[in-house]
Amino acid sequence: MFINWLLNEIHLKIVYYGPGLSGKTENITYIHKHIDPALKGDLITLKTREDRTIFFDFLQLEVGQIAGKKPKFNLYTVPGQVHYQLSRKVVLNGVDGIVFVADSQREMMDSNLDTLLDLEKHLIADGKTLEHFPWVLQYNKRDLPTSVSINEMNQKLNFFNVPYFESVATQGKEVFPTLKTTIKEVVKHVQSQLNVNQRKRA
Ligand SMILES: Nc1nc2c(ncn2[C@@H]2O[C@H](COP(=O)(O)OP(=O)(O)OP(=O)(O)O)[C@@H](O)[C@H]2O)c(=O)[nH]1
Ligand SMILES: [Mg+2]
Repeated sequence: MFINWLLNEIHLKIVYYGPGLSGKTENITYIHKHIDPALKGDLITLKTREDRTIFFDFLQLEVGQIAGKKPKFNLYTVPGQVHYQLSRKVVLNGVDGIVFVADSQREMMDSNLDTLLDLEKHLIADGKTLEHFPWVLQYNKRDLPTSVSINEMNQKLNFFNVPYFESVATQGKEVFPTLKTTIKEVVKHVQSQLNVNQRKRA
């Protein structure tokens, strides 16, 4: 979180995290295409010729109010490919909320779990934990024939009982509900932090 007192703005960072090709870029591309133009900035994507994210994608949204300030939600994706570990660490810096985009295909279950553990490792290094942090799970690619049941996905990945969504990002299915719930969770968390800080100052 970053507060610009001069402009009365509060900047919040939401990161789409998950294994390679799970659909992170697809999510924010869909949001950029379908959200009210008055609420959004430009979409910045940094990709290889094969459409893989190299460093991050970025989209800024401006919605609602928090404690009389205008919140700007900065959406980022990380590159999922294993060798971009350092980029993921940099993108996670100062994160306020996470959408973990899991790939529902059976053959991706190990990568989903490895990537979630990799995320937990980065958060811990930054003094945070998945247990006490606003995040949601998005089970993507529900349209594919080898997708595993929601029950099994929850058993394997949802050990903290966070909100989860059954999505098909290429069709936009559950893309906005995922984002809205994440924003709600982030705002709840930030408001409680602001209240604690106010009490400390009083
Ligand atoms: N069938 C299907 N394909 C999808 C879905 N979501 C994404 N894809 C496809 O999966 C491929 C990878 O999607 P991306 O959004 O680029 O994946 P990513 O997670 O950003 O990948 P990295 O940047 O390499 O980490 C693309 O060809 C998408 O069109 C989905 O719900 N169903
Ligand atoms: Mg990507």
